[in-house]
Amino acid sequence: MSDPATNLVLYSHPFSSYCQKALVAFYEKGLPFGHRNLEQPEAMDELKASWPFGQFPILKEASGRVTAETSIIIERLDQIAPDTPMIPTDPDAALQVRFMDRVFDNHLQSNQQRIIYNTLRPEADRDPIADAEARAKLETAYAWLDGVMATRTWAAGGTFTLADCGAAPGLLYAHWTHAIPERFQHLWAYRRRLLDRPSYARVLDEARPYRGYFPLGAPDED
Ligand SMILES: N[C@@H](CCC(=O)N[C@@H](CS)C(=O)NCC(=O)O)C(=O)O
Repeated sequence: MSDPATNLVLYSHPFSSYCQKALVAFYEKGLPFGHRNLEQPEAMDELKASWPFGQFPILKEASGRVTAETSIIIERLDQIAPDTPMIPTDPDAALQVRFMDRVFDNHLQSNQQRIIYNTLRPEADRDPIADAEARAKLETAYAWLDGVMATRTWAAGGTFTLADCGAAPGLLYAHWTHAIPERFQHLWAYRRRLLDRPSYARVLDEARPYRGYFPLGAPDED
């Protein structure tokens, strides 16, 4: 690849949790890329022309190839820059990474997003039962993750992987949305390690100017 910076363009917004997940992988790999910031309305139009669901991020390559779904984007980055793999080559280790990635997407981020999307509705259309259910599921996720992280440095063991890319923004915003109880010390320590990881610390700093966007009001702390 002659000029990866122009060959790879990420359509994303710095404050979006799934975009942050992809950005962590770029920074872990030290992979140059172009950034199409979705603050610009025409960037969102371009994204929707390629991915009508309108979810972000997406990755566009100079060849015209478009990749959506963050976990798949990160798998694609592993194909392009395999030296710093986000998914191990060992099949069993890879399965564990993909499993933990699903846990963070489906049981943490999805429930956190449900609470936020419910908050964004007009007050009369909000669903308190859905809100309570999502909060209960977050409590289950916190307890389960605290047990898992009792013996691990990173989500799938001793190496930083795809699963940690999603866990970093997932745990940041989950705590902002529904506080992680203090008794979950292993989960707290893991969240701290993620915040201190240089790739995520950079993502977090880039997102700071947009904190006012957090619908529940962003706390002063990370
Ligand atoms: N499964 C998707 C989820 C992406 C996602 O939910 N992105 C949010 C931003 S963090 C979004 O697009 N929200 C607007 C929408 O769902 O219409 C992925 O992994 O990329």
